[in-house]
Amino acid sequence: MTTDRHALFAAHAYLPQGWRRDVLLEWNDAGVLTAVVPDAPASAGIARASGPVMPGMPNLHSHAFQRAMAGLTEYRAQASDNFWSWRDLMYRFAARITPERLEAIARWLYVEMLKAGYTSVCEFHYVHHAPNGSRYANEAELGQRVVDAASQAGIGMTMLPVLYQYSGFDMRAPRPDQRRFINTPESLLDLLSTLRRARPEHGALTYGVAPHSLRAVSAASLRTLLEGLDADLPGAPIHVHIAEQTGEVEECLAATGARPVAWLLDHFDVGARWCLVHATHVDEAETAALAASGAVAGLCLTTEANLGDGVFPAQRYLEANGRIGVGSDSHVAVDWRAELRLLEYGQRLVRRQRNVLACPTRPQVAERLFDAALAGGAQASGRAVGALAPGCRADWLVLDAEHPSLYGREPDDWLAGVVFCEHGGSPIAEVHTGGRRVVHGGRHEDEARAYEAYCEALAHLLA
Ligand code: NGQ
Ligand code: ZN
Repeated sequence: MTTDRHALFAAHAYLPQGWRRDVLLEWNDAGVLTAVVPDAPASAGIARASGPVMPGMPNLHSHAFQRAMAGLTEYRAQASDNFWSWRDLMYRFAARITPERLEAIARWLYVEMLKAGYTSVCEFHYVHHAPNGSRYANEAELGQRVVDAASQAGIGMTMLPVLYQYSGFDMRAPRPDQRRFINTPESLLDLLSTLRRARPEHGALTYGVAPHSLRAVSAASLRTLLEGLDADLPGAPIHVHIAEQTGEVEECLAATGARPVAWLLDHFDVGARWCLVHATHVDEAETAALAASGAVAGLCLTTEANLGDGVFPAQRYLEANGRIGVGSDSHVAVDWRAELRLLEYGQRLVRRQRNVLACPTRPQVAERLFDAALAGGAQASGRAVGALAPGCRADWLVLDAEHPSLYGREPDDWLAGVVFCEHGGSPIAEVHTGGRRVVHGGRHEDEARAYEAYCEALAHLLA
């Protein structure tokens, strides 16, 4: 590895200890930070950041193909629309995905993510097969397209091929409209190996697995999957949809005698490598136990609001030192600022109070939630990301301090301006991943071409 010096001087940078002055960042050719030094003397020949520098946000939950249907299910199609009726529409859309369309949609989505300041993404990827359920000649074709879209856009990725085996508790047979998703633990592990051979891990790419939900696997198949994973990728991330809808909580109770989070914590060794997505419906005991487990609660506030899921007890969970991260999931919004804002606003609306998710040592809500989502998102990603610190990926954002949401504010109020203020446009001016600038002046380097390909895919999809 060559050791060319890459360096940036920032008058203000958000380090794990908070905002610091005169920070010198250095990184290597592999795109990894090698030094982060506050109170450094400015030296000639080192580039100066155009504004305050802060870490990029990991996106811990994405179904890339769903980006193309954002806004297309916001009308009443039957007397009472709910999550399950949305899912029927989403399945119809999933049936029309081809490898080329998926790649184009994902590439554009990742451009949007980068512009929004998400510098990495955990892709919960479950459309694996051809529309009739048969395997593609390359069984990992669709996963590979998503991985390629991430490299083209320049976003870091944790690829999580999904095990979807059943349509409900008690190993109910899959529905015809789920056949593109279906695998056994063995065939999913094969698919993962094929994908890793074709697209090996590198600094911006890693792998894990995702049992779709307790509805979609059995205890035995989940065990087989995790044993297989540990043989190949010990310690790799495990993500699961856990308790998004009260309907699935009731079905889980009827089938197993326990609620989903309680059941999972009882039957599996749930710890720091786990991410429980939509742990929305948890009772007090589950909230405490999940917090104590060290797993990450994957919160996707804009999707959860859009789908009418419910409100996660964030205050109690954070009080118990529970770990959180945020995801854009169905991509009705691609903006971590909106996720953090809604996380706090949900609590305000329910409790009729303000600044609910602050705490005595962290009075600034936005800073507390930003730090929590960076740490939890990094943990769920299984990659060294989420901090301006040596050893971490050189992923950062440069703010526009002149933006109306930030102008005239002191550094201690910047994060609040970024998260809570909405005054048109975004205060995120530049985005760098692996030390490379991919967004400049609010535009992604590949934006025009990626958008053209997306529009073409959309024209066919919606025809
Ligand atoms: C998914 N999405 O897998 O895309 C799910 C819906 C399901 C969200 N949960 C399908 N937001 O849970 O069965
Ligand atoms: Zn999901």
